[in-house]
Amino acid sequence: MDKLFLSLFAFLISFAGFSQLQPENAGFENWEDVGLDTDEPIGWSSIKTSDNSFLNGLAPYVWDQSSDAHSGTYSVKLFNASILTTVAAGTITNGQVHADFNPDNAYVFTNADNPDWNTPYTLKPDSIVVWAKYFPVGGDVAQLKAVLHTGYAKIPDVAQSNWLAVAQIDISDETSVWTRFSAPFNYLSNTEPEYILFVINSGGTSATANSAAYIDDVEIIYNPVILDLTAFLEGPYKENKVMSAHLIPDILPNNQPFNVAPWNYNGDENFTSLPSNNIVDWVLIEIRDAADANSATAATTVGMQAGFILKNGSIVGMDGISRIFFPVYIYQNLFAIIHHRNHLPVMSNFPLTKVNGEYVYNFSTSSSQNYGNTNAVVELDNLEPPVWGMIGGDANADGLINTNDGIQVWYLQVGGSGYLSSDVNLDGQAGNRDKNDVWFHNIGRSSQVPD
Ligand SMILES: [Ca+2]
Ligand SMILES: [Ca+2]
Ligand SMILES: [Ca+2]
Repeated sequence: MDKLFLSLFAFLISFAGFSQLQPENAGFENWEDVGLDTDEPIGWSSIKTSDNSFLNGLAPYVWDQSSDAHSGTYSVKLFNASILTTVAAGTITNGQVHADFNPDNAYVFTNADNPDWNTPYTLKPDSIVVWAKYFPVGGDVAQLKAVLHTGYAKIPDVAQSNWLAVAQIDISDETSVWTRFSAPFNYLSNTEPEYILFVINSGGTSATANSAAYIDDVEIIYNPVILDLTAFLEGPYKENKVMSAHLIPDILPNNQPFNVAPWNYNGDENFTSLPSNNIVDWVLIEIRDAADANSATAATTVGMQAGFILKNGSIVGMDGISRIFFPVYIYQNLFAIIHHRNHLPVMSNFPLTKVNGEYVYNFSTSSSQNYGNTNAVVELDNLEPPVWGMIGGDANADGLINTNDGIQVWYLQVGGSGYLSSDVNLDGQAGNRDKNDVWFHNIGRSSQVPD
């Protein structure tokens, strides 16, 4: 129970870094031009601010601020209204409305040229939720549709141009108490999105006058990849599946060290006070989404995050306890890579599978757990079965262990102490033991992670 709580707690902390997690003003609490016929919930747009300034003046008023709210003070009320010989459906969008004299030709779209009419978004959520009340007339069906896309896109669009995923909630029954509706995103492609486009209406294609929908608390739901990874580093390995932790409390840097080549990872993972007495060092976790291990190249990377590797091989987040996770959707199979600043990286030889909600993988139980098998790891002891670990000695982090790791790094640092790249046994000093116990006997080894 404690662990679950901590996981969720850390989940919230880490997600705080993603500003785009939820739509702006998703609870419809904030309004502009209140009292006018052009009042709109901030962050949302109506037919009164369409791309057709002539029609904007003629368009009927088919939405309103409502004090009947699911949460907070307000919701948005959408309703269908007769205009001339047709019926306009109450509609709002986070994009822009394209208005047309013939409602059948109207749509909403992402206007990539104007930030008022687009919502940048690069995540891969699980589903969409909305709270609603609905009072349909005729056979009307209220609808919320969300589309993840690249470039320009519109809804509706038979061709689904640039659409990457779509979630659609249909509400057809009269619903007189606030009710939660949800629908999953159906992914059409594994491309990274650039925008999210919503449209919400009170009865679409065959709108009947006076259908009314009250909408509140639009929410994007994430089903993150939570990783339970275990591995050992050759340098600090002692025995019986335990590593030494000599870099704490004073040598371990407060900020993740992978913001330099070859990783060039610019995450802001850091700590102010040491969260655990079991931290061996920083590691960088990379996840890839590919059909199989052979095709899990760098082009298939879907996330990177820095964490800590503990004495017992567990890899954890910034609180020193909870799992690392990514707000991503895995389209094919999930492969995990562990990077260390002076050990060769390892990639899982098999797709990670979910056990009780977490993707569990132990790199140390067999050489075949690692892509490249015995070329990727070193046997660390003679337990039965033996423990396999990441190969130390790559002081210049070029994926090869050779004399350059000595010429370029070790010989320059030997005798020094601190957070040194040639300190491959992680005891806080660059000395002969780094050379003799680790680097020398690994010369000729190389990274097996696909480029
Ligand atoms: Ca509200
Ligand atoms: Ca090297
Ligand atoms: Ca050392």
